[in-house]
Amino acid sequence: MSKALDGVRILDFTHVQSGPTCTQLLAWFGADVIKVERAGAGDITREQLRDIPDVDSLYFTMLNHNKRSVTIDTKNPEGKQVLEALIQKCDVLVENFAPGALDRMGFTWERIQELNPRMIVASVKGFGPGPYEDCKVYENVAQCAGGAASTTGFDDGPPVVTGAQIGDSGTGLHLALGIVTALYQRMQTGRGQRVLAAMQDGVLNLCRVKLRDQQRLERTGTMKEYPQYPNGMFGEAVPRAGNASGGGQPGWILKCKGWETDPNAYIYFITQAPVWAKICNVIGREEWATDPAYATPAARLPHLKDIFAEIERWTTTKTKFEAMQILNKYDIPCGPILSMKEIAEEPSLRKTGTIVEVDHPTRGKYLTVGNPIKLSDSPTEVKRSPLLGEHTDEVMAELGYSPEQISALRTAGAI
Ligand code: CAO
Repeated sequence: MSKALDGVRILDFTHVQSGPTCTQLLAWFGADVIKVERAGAGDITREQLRDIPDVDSLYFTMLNHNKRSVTIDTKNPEGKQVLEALIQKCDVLVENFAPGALDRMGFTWERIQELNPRMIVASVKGFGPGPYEDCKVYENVAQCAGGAASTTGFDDGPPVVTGAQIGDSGTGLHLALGIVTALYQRMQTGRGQRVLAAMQDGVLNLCRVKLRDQQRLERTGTMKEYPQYPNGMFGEAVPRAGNASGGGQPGWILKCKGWETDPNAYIYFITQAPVWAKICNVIGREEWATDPAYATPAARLPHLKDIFAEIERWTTTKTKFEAMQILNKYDIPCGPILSMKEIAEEPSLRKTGTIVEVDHPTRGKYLTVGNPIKLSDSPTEVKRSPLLGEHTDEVMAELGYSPEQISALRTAGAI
């Protein structure tokens, strides 16, 4: 079966997490992703957080599926020539070096355009143009600078970063969309273009609702769905909302049976207005359905804490899965707090290819997250990540180099 991005060739100059997330997605959609790495070392994540000595780490293998790896010293003059040949052959160059690194290598936008005017040059940077544009940035810096940390956590605690890699993987996703959009536009214009996804911008895009709240707060001085209402104080900026749900349907994380020993025996419970009467029935407080102090969403807002405490009295009598089963029968929105162990073992996620077991020649079998985006006409087959330089000879031959030339370039340290 054909793949959505069949025929698209990507020169993958990415490393660590943000860029590799993007190119891995493109590879899953069928693009030929050629990862250019430094000879002898490769992507730094190959050796970071290793669980098996001298074997590519899970950090690397889980972000670089379906790619080919070539090693080129791009600071060696002959290595630069190989890179030029690749630029002429590829459709997209994706990079997430520190600001200016590609220019210092001699590959400015102008030079790349000379070599291949159809080339799309896509970059992840920490910040867009402005005071911080020259800064190197990692995940948590982006979470802090993009508004996620100041709005995450509890009101009486410090800012908190989230485990979801919204700075790296989130920005990689944004970049991937930019790339396919630029490829689409190129069909009309015949020209390449630059695509920039700044990590601060990507995080802020995901925190859009918090900028909404900032403006609501400035206009009205309060926000009734926040736990600070009605007793706490609002300051000038959007406060941390604990586990409150962002929208108009109040929610909270509640303890379930076993919470004393299991750190994940919790459920997210939403008191959605249309099912309020059912919630009252389930928790045994039928009178709340008609009591004016509880019957409407507006009436409930001032004492949500007490309402959730009462609901929790019920949830602590059930496991999170029992509670789910009962609540779902009544269309009451809720969700179990799943541990990574539970997710890894969940059969339905294996069945859909969201969790995949992959075999690797030096590591053996490991679990990975497959493609979360499912296309009916372009199914994803998750293939193991490449060993360092595994495809150097193969790709060099495709570029037209003879075995003798390849071995001379190897002797010269260019590849
Ligand atoms: N051959 C020769 N040199 C190579 C090479 C190759 N194949 N590949 C890379 N290099 C060189 C680069 O040219 C650069 O050299 P100069 O500094 O002399 O120009 C050098 O390797 C290192 O690149 P870097 O500065 O990008 O790497 P770093 O480890 O110091 O910084 C990071 C890492 C992530 C902080 C930085 O790349 C960055 O800010 N990237 C943009 C934002 C980003 O993507 N951050 C998220 C990363 S995931 O958490």
